[in-house]
Amino acid sequence: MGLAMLVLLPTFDPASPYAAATHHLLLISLWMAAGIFALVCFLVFYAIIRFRYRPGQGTPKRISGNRNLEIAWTVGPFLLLVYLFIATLHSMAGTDPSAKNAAPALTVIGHQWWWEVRYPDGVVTANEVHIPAGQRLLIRLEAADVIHDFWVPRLGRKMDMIPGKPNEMWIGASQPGVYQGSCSEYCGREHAWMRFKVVAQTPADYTAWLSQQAQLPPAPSSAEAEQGAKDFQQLTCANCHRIAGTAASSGVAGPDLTHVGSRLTLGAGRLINNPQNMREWLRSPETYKPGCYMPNLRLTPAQLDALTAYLEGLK
Ligand code: HEC
Ligand SMILES: [Cu+2]
Repeated sequence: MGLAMLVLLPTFDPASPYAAATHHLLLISLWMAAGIFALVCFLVFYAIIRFRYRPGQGTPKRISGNRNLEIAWTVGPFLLLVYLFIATLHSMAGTDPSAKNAAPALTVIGHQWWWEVRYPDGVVTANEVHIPAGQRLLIRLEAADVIHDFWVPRLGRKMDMIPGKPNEMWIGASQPGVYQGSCSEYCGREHAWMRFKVVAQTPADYTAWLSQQAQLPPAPSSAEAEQGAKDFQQLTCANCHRIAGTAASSGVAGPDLTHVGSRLTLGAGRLINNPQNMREWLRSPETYKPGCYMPNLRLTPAQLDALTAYLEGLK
């Protein structure tokens, strides 16, 4: 029960008009089902008690067919279904308003097992979708390998990410806050650790965040970080990861690390982003996400320290 409530809670706590429309339909069908359940329970117990065997009563009268009853139990459910149908159309229109003439505000691309987030002005980040609160945004959903599914229960509906067939959906958050999302289509071994956060900010904070992400990261601020920057280019990191403003400009197999130091988590929600966890991740990615596509590069302790200092400085 406790676990079920935990799983269900976000859908019972919508934080956008799109999630509210789903929530509304959920409540209607839940109460309807609860009412029918209560009615059936009542009738069962009523029949058990009212018509129970009593000594000396003999065989009860046989009734075959009752037109009024049959009309009632045909018309009643029919009306309920018509009501549910209308409520469903209403909720569909609410979660999925027309997107004609609207351009996607950002693109999210599902990878095994992380999320790439692209903004129109060239900003690329990972596992974290920043949006301005109080606005609605059309997002474009793509997949780089297999089918994934984008779902932030408190903010909107679920939408598949299908290779070669981009989808679009509205998302928004009425209030600033951090909202949890996850992949909702089984996509392989680390599916469970394919999580992300939607960070809804005040429009001013959002604009500040976006312009900070559009800048080049600060230069290494210590000798150790300087060494880390060299290691990054010399080891194979640059084949898979991009850091804007450096020679590592084309890696796309792994998350863009230009501003990795400013992110909340590492490994799509697997670890909180702090120097200790960064070092751990680099030491042995497979310890935290067995089967993930970042190889263990058998880094020496000195390399680990240097890379950690460098990457955590990429704010
Ligand atoms: C073969 C490609 C590849 C190589 C080489 C590679 N990585 Fe990765 N890296 C990945 C992938 C894929 C992920 C995402 C793993 C996941 O979350 O499932 C990742 C994740 C990361 C992350 C976490 C980023 C985030 O936002 O979650 C960091 C930091 C990182 N790599 C640093 C490095 C460094 C430093 C090197 C070189 C020592 C390196 N990587 C080498 C593919 C690679
Ligand atoms: Cu997935």
